Amino acid sequence: MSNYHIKHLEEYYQVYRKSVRNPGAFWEEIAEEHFLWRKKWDNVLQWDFSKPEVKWFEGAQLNITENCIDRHLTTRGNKTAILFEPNNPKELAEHITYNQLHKRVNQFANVLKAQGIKKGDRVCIYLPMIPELAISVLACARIGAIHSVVFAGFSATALATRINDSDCKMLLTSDGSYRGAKTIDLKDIVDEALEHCPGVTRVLVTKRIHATINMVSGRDQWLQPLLDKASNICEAEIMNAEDPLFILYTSGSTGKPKGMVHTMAGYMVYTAYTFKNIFQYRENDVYWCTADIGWITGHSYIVYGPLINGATTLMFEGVPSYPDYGRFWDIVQKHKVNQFYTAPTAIRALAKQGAELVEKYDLSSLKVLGSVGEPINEEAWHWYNDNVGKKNSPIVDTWWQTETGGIMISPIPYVTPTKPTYATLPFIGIQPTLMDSHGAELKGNQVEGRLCIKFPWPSMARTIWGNHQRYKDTYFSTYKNQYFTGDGALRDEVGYYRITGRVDDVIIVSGHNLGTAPIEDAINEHPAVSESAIVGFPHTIKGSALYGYVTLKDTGESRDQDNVRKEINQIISEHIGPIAKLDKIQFTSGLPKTRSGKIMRRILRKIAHKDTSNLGDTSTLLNPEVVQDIMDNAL
Ligand code: 7RM
Repeated sequence: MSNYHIKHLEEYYQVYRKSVRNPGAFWEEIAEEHFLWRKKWDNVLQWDFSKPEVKWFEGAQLNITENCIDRHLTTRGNKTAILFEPNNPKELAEHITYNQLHKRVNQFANVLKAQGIKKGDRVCIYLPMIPELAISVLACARIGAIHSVVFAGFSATALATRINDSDCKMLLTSDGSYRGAKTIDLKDIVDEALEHCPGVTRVLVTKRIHATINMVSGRDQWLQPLLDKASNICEAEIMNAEDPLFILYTSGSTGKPKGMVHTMAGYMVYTAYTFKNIFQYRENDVYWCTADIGWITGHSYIVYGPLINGATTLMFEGVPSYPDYGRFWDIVQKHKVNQFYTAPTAIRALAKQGAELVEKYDLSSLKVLGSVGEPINEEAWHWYNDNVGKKNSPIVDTWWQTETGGIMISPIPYVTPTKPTYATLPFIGIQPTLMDSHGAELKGNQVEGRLCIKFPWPSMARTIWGNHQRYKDTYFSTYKNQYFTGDGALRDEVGYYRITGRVDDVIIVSGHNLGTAPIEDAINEHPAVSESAIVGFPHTIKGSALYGYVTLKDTGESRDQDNVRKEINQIISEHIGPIAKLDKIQFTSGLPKTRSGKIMRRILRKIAHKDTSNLGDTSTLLNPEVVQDIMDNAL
């Protein structure tokens, strides 16, 4: 029996049990049936969390791009692989078929080779969301070069740090990018970064905005003339299962960013299998994930997972607010999108604009809605469910991390009954545990603790580039023989998981452990509230007390702030209990967000602690201007 596509709940439980009873046999069966291997493995799994060492499908040989492209050519050659929707809605969308993708990736791969890039070399990709980004990622994989994509919203310093950490030889970029009504001079940022990166000897530049830019002779070249000269046939490099596929940086709470290393075979098998099930992708569906390929969500669920399954994956260059806040829905209508995957921060921003902007569009093509990146608060969940899904499209609240490579806890739509704010059940093959502060596992249901994973899964990161000790210390040292996620979670009476936020967000008030997510959820139910974030601050009696930063909706009406404060605390008392009432409530114009949309609580915590002399690394902030505003008005 093939367990590749799960269709009902009984089947989920049955396959889940099988996957944990004998993980090796289970993954072997999935891997056998659904992928193209140049050579099968000798040993399906070898692992030791104390080293830590994890190897999946050792001895196997493959090229992931043959799985993403070549093997679809006979059956899906003229099917759209990548559907590119430009920033400007007046510019035509581009349909890149599997046949065309094959040619373009091969051509690009040949250019990389001609420029001296070899198997194992690191190539940094700093490109906006244009087809060349996906194509260059695949071109690297084609020849066995390790791609390190840096989100093109990062600053020169952030870019330079990442380039140097992994010793990239080459940089791929563009003459600029579009972002709503603005253009960004990416190449200037690159030039500034490269002043600090002596290892980068070659830069290939794609034209996007046709700006006049500085080209450094001997280093910089335009991409197009090189592509024009290159053959569109490039044999795929045969790779070993555990060769690195890519490095992707994720910021830690301290220290420099961590270059998470993902490897070939396990990553391929797991991203493909999760994509198929969690989005219930059917042959002619149009799938859209709004993330940027600069994040893990884009790697796994714009590029690799969808393409391995022969899907049509939409790539959007722009922003949700341009030309207006109806843009997402306009795109859904225009391309008849079937699966739509976005982040809670985007949902809240759109909800703030009112439901009228959604109602103008025909969203009847939608079958599955996804959420990722943060706990989705109850109000946003309902808004998404009611206004976007019209109560007809299940929401998959997908919990996972850069480190996990693929989705770990999530409903399977039309299979797992959903529950607002719950990521629900572990995906097939995933064995989560909840640990208490003494290092003991909390068994049974209705418990809350720190979320760990006790058994390897195929797409887990294998190391931190150049620093295996840090990998061990960060993820495998807090609890013996467990991968520690850094998140808190609770398991309800039926075994559903709710992620309560990063563990450093857990605040102990008068001896009570309070997760920030449920309190923020309660606050966000107040009709005037758009977003909120809670942190702790020292309190002589309670140990810690709660400080709330609250952004109100732009309704134009003036509000009696003291009254809103009282109402917020009343809602908290009703939802959680008086213990969770806030001692301080500061109204803010916005919350500091990372460029991937996560609230940067570290900064809010420092402000609440009146410790603002050193706010730490703020280079990943999207909206640094709100920080000053929040400091000026701190309570
Ligand atoms: C995919 C991604 C990872 C952290 C993770 C969590 C938080 C992500 C959810 C979530 C609650 C979710 N990778 N997180 N998804 N929290 N519910 N569905 O975001 O490396 O950038 O971030 O994001 O804290 O540890 S990431």
